[in-house]
Amino acid sequence: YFLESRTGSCYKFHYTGQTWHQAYMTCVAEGGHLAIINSATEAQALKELFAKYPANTIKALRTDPIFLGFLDWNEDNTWFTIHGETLDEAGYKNWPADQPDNGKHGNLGQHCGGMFRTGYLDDLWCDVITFPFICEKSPDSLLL
Ligand SMILES: [Ca+2]
Ligand SMILES: [Ca+2]
Repeated sequence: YFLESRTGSCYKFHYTGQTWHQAYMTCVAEGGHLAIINSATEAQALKELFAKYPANTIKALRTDPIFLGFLDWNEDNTWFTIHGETLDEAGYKNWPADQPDNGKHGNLGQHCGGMFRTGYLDDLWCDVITFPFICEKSPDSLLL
């Protein structure tokens, strides 16, 4: 984990991919949570962190997007962070024009959140494909 001065949070990029639920548990086990974007500044910081790990450094079925800490809890395309806020309340809701698509070009049912290298959000299959992910935690945490 490193402290990002622009956001006041600490982050760790996991280049070994996991499913969303595995990633969720991995972050909790480290004393943090799957990263939640609370501002355009934080989106930029996470985009830059992702850029430090090009595709050939990532061990996952897909190398883009990454998983983040939001999901479509009721599977009705209403998105909440893992802390229970809407994306509007959290402070970042930058979907590209063609997302969320619920997996239009494959199996339907994308209910877990992620972010492309471009910084835009995507909806992803929760437990089908492994993706890299970013954990976030408070610098007040005792765990490093
Ligand atoms: Ca955050
Ligand atoms: Ca999608």
